[in-house]
Amino acid sequence: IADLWFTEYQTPNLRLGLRIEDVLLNKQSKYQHILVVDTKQYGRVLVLDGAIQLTEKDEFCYHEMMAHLVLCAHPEPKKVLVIGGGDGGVVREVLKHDIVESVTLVDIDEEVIRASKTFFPTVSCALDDERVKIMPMDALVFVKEHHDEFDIAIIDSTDPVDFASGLFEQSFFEDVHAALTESGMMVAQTESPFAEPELLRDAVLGLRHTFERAFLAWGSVPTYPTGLWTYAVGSKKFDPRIQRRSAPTGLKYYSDTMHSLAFELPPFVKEIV
Ligand code: AG3
Repeated sequence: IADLWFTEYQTPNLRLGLRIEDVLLNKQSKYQHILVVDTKQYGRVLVLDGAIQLTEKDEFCYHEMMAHLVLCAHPEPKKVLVIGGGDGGVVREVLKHDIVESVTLVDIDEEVIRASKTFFPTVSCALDDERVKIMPMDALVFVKEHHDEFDIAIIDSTDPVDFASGLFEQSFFEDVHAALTESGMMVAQTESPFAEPELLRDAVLGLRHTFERAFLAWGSVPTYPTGLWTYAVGSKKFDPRIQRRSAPTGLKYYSDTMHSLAFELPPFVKEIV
């Protein structure tokens, strides 16, 4: 029996190993290496440049938080911008809100969208919805060309390396701020306080300098480095810690109570930001 393992170097000193049942896709796109493996522990896994983006078993923890934290805090989220997130997981959650009229998905790599449609039907299922508009381009360029347009922006990026590093910088947050309407809100995934404390601090500081209000939320994602993950929320007008619309039914991680809990930071995280 073959004993095949996928290993992610989560930090130089920490690896996660998953036993592989099958390799479904292994290719280099114009932008990054794309790997899809089937694993015993977590089901199918999408890996970009060696970093796990989602697994079938725990993707709900991340995608529900990315979407509902801001969509439930905003009173009228009609136009939504998703940056990165070509797998479609965030879009699926966003469209659980009937009030949403359009979702614009800006991902640099069309191959990720294609891979998700082929291998992750339960994640990519909303990408063909008529409210979704897909723009395969660099988000740094896209946000410079749009003003006063979106109620919500969700930054579902890869780790801040290579073409994604600009998505963690203050100048980008400033462009997102300008692309949002006067009551706009944004959320960005900001990595782990154990693995990347400096990065987390810089991102939150950048957001505080840019947005009228900025807060950090946290949650658990078992397959991301250290399992403890953070979400930085910037808002022009409304306090995002207050839930203004209740959670869609049938969720598995986010709930009305989890909303306020997420913004209650453990002391060691408070110290970082
Ligand atoms: N985007 C954030 C993934 C970060 C994980 N980092 C890592 N494994 N080193 C996920 C995209 C899913 N829609």
